[in-house]
Amino acid sequence: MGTLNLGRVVRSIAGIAVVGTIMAGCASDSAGDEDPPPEAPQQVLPEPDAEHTDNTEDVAITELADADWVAETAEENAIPLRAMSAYAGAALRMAETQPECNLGWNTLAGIGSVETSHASIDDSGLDAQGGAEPAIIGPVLDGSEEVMEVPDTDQGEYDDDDDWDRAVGPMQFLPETWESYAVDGNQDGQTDPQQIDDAVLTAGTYLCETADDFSDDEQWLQAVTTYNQSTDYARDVARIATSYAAEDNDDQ
Ligand SMILES: [Ca+2]
Ligand SMILES: [Ca+2]
Repeated sequence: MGTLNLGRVVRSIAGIAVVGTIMAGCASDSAGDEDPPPEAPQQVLPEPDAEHTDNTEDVAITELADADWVAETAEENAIPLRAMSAYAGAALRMAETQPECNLGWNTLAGIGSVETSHASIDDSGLDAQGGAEPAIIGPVLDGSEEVMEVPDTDQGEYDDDDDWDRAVGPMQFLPETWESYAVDGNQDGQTDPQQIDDAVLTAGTYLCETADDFSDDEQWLQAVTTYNQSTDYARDVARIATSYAAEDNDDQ
């Protein structure tokens, strides 16, 4: 275990989200960055399941995309199938509820890749119900080296830490942000930041609150850098989301 610790710490810090903590601040501070900010990746929508094309609000999001499309796209992009189902379903749900947002599955998956490698960080993985096992809990946000300072807001309910907050789940929400935006993606009557459908649909909801149109370069960048205040982070998400879009295009 000892040899793994350094890698774990570095990866966790690199992938940490600061969701919701800079809403009052400048969302796209690129001071010190010499490269230009990324352009918005093309936003790609999954192929919908034939039986669930409208009025899907009571349907678990994993039912929304065509199962063959999900399986093929997961394999082409080396994305775990259970995570892919969540990205695809969340994009289709957002397309129904907020079509003007133009949020593609590939932006959600790009964020999921950078945050937690699709819930596989630190030897975690998704169980059949889509829960992260073991639970994914980011570094203690105590203001020490390389991390921000976020005093406890959840009394340890989500992050098991009643002194400080820690980002939780596959999409790395801060507990306070989760409390504000959580939605039930798998229709089990609960909202759980460790459950991939809930986490990804909540991320979509949060992102579409932040920007009106993800096909617009400036708005895409603003939303993604509000999710995590770093232009380098946005570049990573853009690069990965663009590669996913390219794979999808090749297939058509
Ligand atoms: Ca806490
Ligand atoms: Ca749920």
